[in-house]
Amino acid sequence: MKAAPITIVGAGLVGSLLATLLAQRGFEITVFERRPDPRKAGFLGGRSINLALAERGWHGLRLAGLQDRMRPITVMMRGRMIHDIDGRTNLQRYGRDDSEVIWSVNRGTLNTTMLDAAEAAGAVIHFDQRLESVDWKTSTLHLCSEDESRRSHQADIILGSDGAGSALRASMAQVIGLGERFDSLGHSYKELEIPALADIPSSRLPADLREAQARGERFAMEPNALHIWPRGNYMCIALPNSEGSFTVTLFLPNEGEPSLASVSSAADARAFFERDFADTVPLIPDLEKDYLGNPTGLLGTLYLDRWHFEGKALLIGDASHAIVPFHGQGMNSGFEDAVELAELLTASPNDSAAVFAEFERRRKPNADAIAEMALDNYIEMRDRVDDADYLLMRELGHTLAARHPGRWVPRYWMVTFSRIPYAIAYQRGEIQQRILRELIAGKTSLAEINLDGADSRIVEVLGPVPTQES
Ligand code: FAD
Ligand code: 8RB
Repeated sequence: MKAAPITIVGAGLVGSLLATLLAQRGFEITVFERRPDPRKAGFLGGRSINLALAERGWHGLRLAGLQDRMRPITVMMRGRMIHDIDGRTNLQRYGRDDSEVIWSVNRGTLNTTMLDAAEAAGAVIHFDQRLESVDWKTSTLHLCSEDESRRSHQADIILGSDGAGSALRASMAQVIGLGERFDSLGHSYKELEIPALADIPSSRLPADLREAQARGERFAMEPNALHIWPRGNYMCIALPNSEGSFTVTLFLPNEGEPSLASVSSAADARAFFERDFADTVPLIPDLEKDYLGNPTGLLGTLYLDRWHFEGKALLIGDASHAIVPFHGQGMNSGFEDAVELAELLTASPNDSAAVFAEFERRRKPNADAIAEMALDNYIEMRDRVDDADYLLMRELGHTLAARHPGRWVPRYWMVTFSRIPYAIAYQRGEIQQRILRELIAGKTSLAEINLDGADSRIVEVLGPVPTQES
């Protein structure tokens, strides 16, 4: 029996990967995307927005055959570069060596590469087609383009990868209860740009950077790092772009002092950065323009009780589980969704109801776990990375990892460098955290800690980590 055709709504990061994987497996795929085709002339330019790609994301690209094409245009980030209030920097490595790193990738390039791959595999993508509503009685999508022309499309199986503001989700909610809840973080973000070194006016630069500029260096800061300016209740981060610039993101509460409400004028923005992020000021030539001109992005976590409507429609990626950005796992988890869904559909191409139910059963606990860990990591990044207690705990965790290979794996490593299900990473992380806290109580250095005494306890409460098939 031939598999039923599948319609995908949204050709963003998850939809374009899903279309590729399914088309490569022989499914007949039609995609509708609200935006115009980003590969057409006239679309290029604008701000460079980058993302951190980790193992789960690479796995999806590898299955789609895109790893080798993407690798040369990504920038390796070996660790977090902490910028303290006095401008001193310190690199905390993420992993043990250069195989345990994360990668900065341009969102536009990643998306267009996957659109090309989806089409090459046979998927048909219609751009400038916004889903407005679904008539569930006749399984008909109603779509609208920029020029207001409308069309409809009959589809028995609809996959919604239309992002956090999903229109498919809204249409599903009209016929079934999804149990939708959005927990706002109460903090929002602003993007600013550190241009390539050659594009920063020399007169503003400190002497060492002026020399670097004269030597023709591309980057104004260490390129192979994710930069963090932790400031307690808020922070800035910066990720490198391969052409030499950095995208800086300020995360700040909506209310209080300082906040997006209190830092509101051009003069406020400059004074705030001069006080709290002084080493960035010479590097951001358009500070006021960026701060006032770029939109403020809202942050929060989206939870649904149900992701599917019978065998007719299923939500994936941000449409079903948008999370806060602080673990850099939104796209990575969405890619994992796409891989798992493609596997399930390939195994049972004519039983979408069973596949959707099984997908939700498998993925929901993992989505809940990464949502929680992403919230935790905000506090770690903005407040804990510079703290003596935290550093001792981190050092102890790494020591125990070396003593118990295959058993003790720091949570950050499980999330970032492995494909151990997030829910398991979360559970094992809780056990490890409890042990670390007990061992460290009242101690100020590793030398004071009785490691031998902890060994039997660790073996008892932590089984070997599950191994992964490739
Ligand atoms: P999206 O990528 O949002 O795609 C949704 C698509 O659906 C879009 O193309 C949209 O145009 C289309 N669409 C929307 N409505 C309709 C409609 N009605 N009809 C048709 N099409 C529609 N994740 C990481 O893993 N690492 C990171 O470092 C990271 N950094 C990020 C930085 C920023 C600034 C942001 C905003 C997010 C970041 N994320 C990161 C999260 C990541 O971008 C998302 O998790 C990921 O893009 C989700 O993919 P998606 O396909 O579900 O949604
Ligand atoms: N969405 C990231 C990490 C963890 C880094 C660490 C954190 C920006 C919006 Cl905030 C953030 C991480 O623990 O040292 N890995 O990858 C990406 C992050 O922010 C991205 C760029 C981002 N996501 C809305 C803005």
